[in-house]
Amino acid sequence: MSPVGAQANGRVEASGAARTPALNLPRQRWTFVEPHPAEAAALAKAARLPLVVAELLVARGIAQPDEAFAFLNPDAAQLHDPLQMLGMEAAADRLERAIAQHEPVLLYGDYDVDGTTAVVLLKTTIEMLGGEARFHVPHRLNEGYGLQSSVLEAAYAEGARLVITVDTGMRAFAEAETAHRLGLDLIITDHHLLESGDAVPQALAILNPNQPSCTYPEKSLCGAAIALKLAQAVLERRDRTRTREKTLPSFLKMAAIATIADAVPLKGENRVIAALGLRALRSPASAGLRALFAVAGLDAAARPVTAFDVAFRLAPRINAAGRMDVASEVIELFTTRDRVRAQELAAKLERLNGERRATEAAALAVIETRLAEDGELAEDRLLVIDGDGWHRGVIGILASRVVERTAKPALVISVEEGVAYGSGRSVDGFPLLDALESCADLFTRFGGHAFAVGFNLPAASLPELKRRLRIYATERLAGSAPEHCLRIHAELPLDRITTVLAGWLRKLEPFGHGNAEPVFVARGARLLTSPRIMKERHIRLELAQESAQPLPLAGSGGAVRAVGWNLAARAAALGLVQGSRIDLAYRIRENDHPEYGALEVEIVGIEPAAS
Ligand SMILES: [Mn+2]
Repeated sequence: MSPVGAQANGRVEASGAARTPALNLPRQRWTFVEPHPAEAAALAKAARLPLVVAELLVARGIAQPDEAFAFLNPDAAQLHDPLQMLGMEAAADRLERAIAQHEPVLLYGDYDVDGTTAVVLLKTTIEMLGGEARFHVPHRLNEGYGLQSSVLEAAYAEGARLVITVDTGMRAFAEAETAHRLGLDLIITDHHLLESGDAVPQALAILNPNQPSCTYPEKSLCGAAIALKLAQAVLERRDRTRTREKTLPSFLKMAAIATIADAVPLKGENRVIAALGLRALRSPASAGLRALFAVAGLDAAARPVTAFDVAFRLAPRINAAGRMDVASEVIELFTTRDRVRAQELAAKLERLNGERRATEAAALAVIETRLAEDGELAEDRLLVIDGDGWHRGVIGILASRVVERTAKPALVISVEEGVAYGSGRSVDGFPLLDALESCADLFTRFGGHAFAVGFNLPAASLPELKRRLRIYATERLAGSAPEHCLRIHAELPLDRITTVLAGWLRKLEPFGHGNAEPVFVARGARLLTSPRIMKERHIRLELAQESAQPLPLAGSGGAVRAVGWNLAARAAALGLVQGSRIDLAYRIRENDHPEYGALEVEIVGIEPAAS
């Protein structure tokens, strides 16, 4: 549960500055997690958990008391042995040799949070052990994603004999051949899925748990976590105790930021990395982290950093470097010991993030106006929206914003000098990569997965792309209204909300992908007063609900304060007044505001009471 302040600020950040014509908001449909009452009751009894906590655990596939204990108490002992990963022994041997012989090692990253933090982890490791590390992070606009042969050639000429890729490399077949021809040893560390056929580039070692022959238990590590495992393997060979006690906790900070930012599921080892890393971030010791916290308005001493803070405050600032400029300064930020230099670099990230937000807001205003005014476009089931010279660093974010507003899959395309660069995001039930594959002949290149794609094509082919995708999407989506699905995890009458329960729910954190913050439903709650409107868009409610068997300890008599962001229009449409009865979907919040401090609920959906 994030305190209210962080949530509200995150929303401001997420929605940008500009407000343009109101769009018709898509309908919200509530879907309920399938209940398993018998298993939940058994787990609650065996593990002495509140029933609703047991329900939430069972819904996550955790039904045994020992599994529940491990989930509720993430611990360094739950980290897997790195040597279980295919190729780890060979990779660690070669890296150790490079360090011992003072060979410069080239680390080849990616420009996002995952890639840059992965470089930081390995660079720090190599330097701690007395070796020499260089790095290259491609320029997003000039070089694009992935390994480049020219960089390998330059590195060889400058004396490197070992290259380690991080967060990239699984598709670098030609570049791996270049490395081989030059006599450069190549270690690929990457988490991206393989292309069909399971062929892998030729390399000294490939660390990727998604290789079919790799039996490493955690398949969904992010790139930085794989780099962490390599660092762990090399460091533990030197001094296992020191590594476990001193080095890993600080490395987990970086790995946790990447794990949360890269949106891998926060289960299994990822949950351990995220939980322990967030715990360690309570003391952001390095100059870079302290400077970044300061510009992001985070004070770890005042309030523990949450996964929400990482996703909405730290990650956008780190990513701004790669989106708007070059990402290499992120690596300098996280490796410098110079406090003043760190502050300069953090200030630059802050400025770039401001530019990113302004760029995004301006383009989004254009898009929203177009959706409001172009009736034909607004009717499309798959939105294809193009503009001249939109910044390519933000088209993916723009596509996400369009999906949030419309509940429709969307492609956002920037046209520059005759080339259309696109990025797309989708909704449940419409695999976007399949849609692109249906027009494969039109693209110069394309890739991605069901929910997110990227592509290029000649601008002259755009009308044909739009024509074909319109037919494709109409065939598949006709007859269903676009709607946001709200997943509801458990029923919890308002008079069951207690500080004890809130404490248990906190043990389910960190929340994020694969471990959603619980959304509860309460039925037939009564408005004690009419809704109070805040800033014309938000509401505050006083609610009461008496369940059949009130809990004597609740103390509130079932009366709770509720806040609903952007729900003023919904409340007006339902004609809510004092005495109205509603069903509400909500999350529990701990408001740390001095006047309101206490538990309250954040409403995420309202329906008229069914009974
Ligand atoms: Mn990644």
